[in-house]
Amino acid sequence: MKIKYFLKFFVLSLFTGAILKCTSVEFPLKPVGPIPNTHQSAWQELEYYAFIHFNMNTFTNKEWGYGDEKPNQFNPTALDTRQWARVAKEAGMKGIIITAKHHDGFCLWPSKYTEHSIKNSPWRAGQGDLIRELSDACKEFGLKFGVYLSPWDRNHPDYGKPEYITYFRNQLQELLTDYGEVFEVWFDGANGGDGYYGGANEERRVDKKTYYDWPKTIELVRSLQPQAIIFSDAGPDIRWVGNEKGYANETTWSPIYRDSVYTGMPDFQRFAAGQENGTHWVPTETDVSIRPGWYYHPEQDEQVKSLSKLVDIYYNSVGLNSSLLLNLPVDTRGLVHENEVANLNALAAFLKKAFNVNLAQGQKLKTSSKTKGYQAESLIDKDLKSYWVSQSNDLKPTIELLLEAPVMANTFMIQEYLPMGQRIKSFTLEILRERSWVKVYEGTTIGNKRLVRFDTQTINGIRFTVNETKAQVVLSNLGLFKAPELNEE
Ligand code: FUL
Repeated sequence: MKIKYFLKFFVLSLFTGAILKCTSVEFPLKPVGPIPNTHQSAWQELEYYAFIHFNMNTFTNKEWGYGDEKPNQFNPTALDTRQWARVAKEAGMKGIIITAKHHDGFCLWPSKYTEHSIKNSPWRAGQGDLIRELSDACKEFGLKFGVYLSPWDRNHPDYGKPEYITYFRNQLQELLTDYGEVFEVWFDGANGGDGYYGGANEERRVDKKTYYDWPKTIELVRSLQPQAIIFSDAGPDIRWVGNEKGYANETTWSPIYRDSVYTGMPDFQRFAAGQENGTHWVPTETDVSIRPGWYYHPEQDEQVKSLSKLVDIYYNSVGLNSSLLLNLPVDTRGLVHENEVANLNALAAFLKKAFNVNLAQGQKLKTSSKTKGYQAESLIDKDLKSYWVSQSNDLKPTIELLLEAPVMANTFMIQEYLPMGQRIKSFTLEILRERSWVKVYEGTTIGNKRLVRFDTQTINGIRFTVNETKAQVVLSNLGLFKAPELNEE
């Protein structure tokens, strides 16, 4: 009797188990690995914002000043931060990060801790505050405002000694207290070397691991601007992409083993791809200048990156799980040069035309598994917070978009739902041409956003297949677009 009951129970539980397996996700769905915090999530949505390199180097026509420049050399003739903000806004950028102090130590605000600043320059008869003007302009144009403060200071007599760290933090305190909300604080990894150093004219090397005592500086930033994202080679919030060309890695994991990296480490490029099983969420930011130099040089007026180059950079940064920090070298007048404005506007028009109409919207989606509570339609509902989840036993999840009528297309977009962690390791993209599926791309990671370009053609559908994933696939958004042909522009 007992055995009979046991057998009945056993068979029944196998049966219900099988049913559950077909319809369930692991519930509750748990994140895999590290995930973004609220501030990182907000930053992730910005995607495209401006760097402005404008400082003493603009007037000495250099990339790196030695630190012996004189404040009276800083003298823009028509400086207008509202023009910068208008240009950035019209370009579709979400914010501006300014070089408040570069390696030469000259300050764009009247710091009370040094004489090496605009307060001793002829600009606005020494009464100006460029950081204030820019933060006001950003507010007016609805842009976020961020600061670059060089940890290396080739002007300061105490650079290399503990006193300099106090000076550096005092400056940070000024910048993060007096100018309203700051969305990003940018710490450059370049530091230590020869310089003026208050007249010493010598080489000063620092121990990059210990000299700056970064944890304490990070604490200071957190206490003054808790929402600010801190950039450095090694995070803590976002990291360097590993090159200054504008290209993220084909494989880009947002997680890294953060405790094993430090700002200014020599072999940083090794970490460009991130680490699949990294311990902390530290996504990349792609910084690149629209000209060869970071600073304005009149001889580079004809070398502003072309529309097709800028588009390529956009696809290879924003479209490779990164953000694009595009540098505009403001000129000696104190304006974004006309040649930049023209190409930025061309890029904005291109992006608008490319991404305005999602051809997947309102079309049928077929997924390899159905999971109760997670509709495939979430992928095309424009809501980044809704998502589709594959079943745990669906080892190669696929999504097919079957179009009611054929369309001309050339761009595919897919986004993971990041609060559940970065999961996808590799994927394949196929297009349906009449009745046959043709492979157009094989890729690796996805993360925040993956953009895939293929030759413009008439297609009847697309099939996205995940070949390898760390766990159930959790996707928030998918798109199919027809970007303008670049030779048409
Ligand atoms: C580098 C600096 O040395 C360059 O001058 C520039 O500021 C770039 C964004 O970062 O490390």
